[in-house]
Amino acid sequence: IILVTGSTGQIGSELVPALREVYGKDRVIASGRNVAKLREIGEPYAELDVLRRDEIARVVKEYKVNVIVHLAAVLSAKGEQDPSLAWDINTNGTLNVFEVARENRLDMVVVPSSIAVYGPETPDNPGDITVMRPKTIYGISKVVTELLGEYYYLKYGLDVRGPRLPGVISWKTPPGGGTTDYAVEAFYEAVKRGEYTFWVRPDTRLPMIYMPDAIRAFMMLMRADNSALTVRFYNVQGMSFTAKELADTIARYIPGFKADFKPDPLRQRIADSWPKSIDDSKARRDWGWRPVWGLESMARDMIENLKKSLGKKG
Ligand code: VAH
Repeated sequence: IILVTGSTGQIGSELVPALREVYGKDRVIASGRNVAKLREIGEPYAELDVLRRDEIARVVKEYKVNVIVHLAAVLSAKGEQDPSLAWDINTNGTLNVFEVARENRLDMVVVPSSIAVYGPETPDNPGDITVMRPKTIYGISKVVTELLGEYYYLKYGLDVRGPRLPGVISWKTPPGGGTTDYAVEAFYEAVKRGEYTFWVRPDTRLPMIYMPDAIRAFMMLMRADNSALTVRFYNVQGMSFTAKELADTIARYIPGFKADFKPDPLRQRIADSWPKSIDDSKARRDWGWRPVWGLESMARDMIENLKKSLGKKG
């Protein structure tokens, strides 16, 4: 039985249905704080705040959970508005999940990390283990998540693993409070209004991944034999593009699309502190990772789906 925290977020709202498809509806418990949104995802679900350790323990016992997929987190830009909230949810929430998992001898905790663990001192195209001196509270909390996960693995034998994700692009549920969200918003606004003002410079290049690839990365890593794993957190990348390249690609599918660039100091600074691409060769070697979606195919699919879901004619 798999318990998913943060189920109503950008990743959760797609990972829960994907897990239910493979493992069966009743074997995947969605959880989160927003009951109205949980209802949309459908039963079985549990209202859950990751800051309440006793509540996590209760749900784990009630549903006989043996795997937790821990997605609840405050993203980078929102974290800078409220560092203490981001620290609390991202580190104490994660500690609570690890503690409940250890006490109840769970089989596995899957928790995503982020390219936000890297910082300006990180070498170009970083691999899985390298300099990590992030300058955002979100990045710091993800380094803590990784180190804590490794600690629980080494000290208690708790199987903690996770993909270290770049910006995730998707059309079903918008992300909230991230720095890479411009790569999602641009599509929504292009389809809705035919124009978008990017909050980064045109030459800002960041690694990204399309949701179907991100979901596949979770599934593949969850199923990988522990003996094949050489690290606990694996870089996975789908593509890497500049804001200008994204705008030009969108313009090919939405003629007349007008892109403006007005860098927002906070988010530009965050974007500038992250690597332009990441080296995911360990994931490829250890568990066969290979992205399917590139900029072109992703853009085509995004626009097609957004036209349908936003109720526009193709
Ligand atoms: C953010 N999308 O922008 C998240 C993230 C790749 C960075 O984890 O905050």
